Amino acid sequence: METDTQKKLQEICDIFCISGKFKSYEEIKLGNINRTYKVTFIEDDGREESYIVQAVNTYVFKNPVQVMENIDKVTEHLRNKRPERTTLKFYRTKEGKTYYFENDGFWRLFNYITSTTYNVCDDLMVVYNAGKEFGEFQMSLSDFDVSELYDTIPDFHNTRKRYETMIKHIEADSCGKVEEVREEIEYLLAVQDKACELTDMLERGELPLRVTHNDTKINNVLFEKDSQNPLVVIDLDTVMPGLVGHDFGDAIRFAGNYVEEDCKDLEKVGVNMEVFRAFAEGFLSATAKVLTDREIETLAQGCFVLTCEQAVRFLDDYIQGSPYFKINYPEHNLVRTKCQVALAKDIERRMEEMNQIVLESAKEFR
Ligand code: GN1
Ligand code: MG
Repeated sequence: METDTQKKLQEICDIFCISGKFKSYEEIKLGNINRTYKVTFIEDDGREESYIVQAVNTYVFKNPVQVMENIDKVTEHLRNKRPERTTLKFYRTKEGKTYYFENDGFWRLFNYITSTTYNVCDDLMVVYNAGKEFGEFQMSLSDFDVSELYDTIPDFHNTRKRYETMIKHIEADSCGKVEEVREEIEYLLAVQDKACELTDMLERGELPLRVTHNDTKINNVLFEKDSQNPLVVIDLDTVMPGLVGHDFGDAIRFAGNYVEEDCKDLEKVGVNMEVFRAFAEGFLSATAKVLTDREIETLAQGCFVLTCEQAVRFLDDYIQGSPYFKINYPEHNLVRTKCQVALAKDIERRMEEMNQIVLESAKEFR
């Protein structure tokens, strides 16, 4: 039976000039923001070809055309820089645009890449390669002119601003949720200054702005099936000027945790130091020669910063009734917050050890 979704996807594929006969579609339930589908067509010669069709979340990305312009420039730069590598290829409409904007959505379509992704991973070679891949991604963009990029979500990793917004929403308490989250608020406020250190250092001009990925979850690296080889970094929506400590920190927040970011069993939450070391070594193997001493000193700290920032973002969303992150049940953002708070506490305990590992790896690769 032809569903409404299938009809819509067929219409979108037609707009992006996809040829062949529509075979099937499935929703890919990865990511907390956009809606993603894999669609498969049968070509005239019988071959099957798959594509990714995405509905970009326009509540989150207020100016999706600018997001696409950034992506166009970045993918073009990466293709020229590393022609031998797999890249994301965005298809164009008859009018030559990489997007289709209409009343009920902002759509784009790109090549489907056969691959494996990880949410939690204890294969240290895979983790090392993910670190290296994110490091190389950043280094490949080191000669990209920052001023060419739109700030698609202003103050995305401005931790101070994230706190200010949350505090404003706590004061308003429009959904009456503040009472039940007192403990989380208390912890996050107690560590506020420490969590905002990277933002403050940037403002004092102590850290350089680079072109960063800004969403370095390990599932944003596609790996070759049945191997440990990385293929490509995906999800380029938030490629913007940023700090290296943000990219490193967010990667550890996600991949360094023993469990997924919405785990309810807080006993299991914590940094897996072997994963931390493997990621740090991979990342620094690609970046150590270029990063300043000061930047290297911020990497471990970035893990604490990004974990607190993410806790603030989840909590802020929960307090507002979850308009931002996709949720599977009403308390989902609260569960995510608690998990991030538990992780931040563990990172605080291990900060010295983490710093040591970073310094050792940096030395090895300089
Ligand atoms: C969102 O949709 P996804 O999973 O790629 C969010 C990230 C968060 C992440 C937390 C644009 O990313 O910043 O770290 O959820 N993306 C945006 O899982 O806000
Ligand atoms: Mg993302």
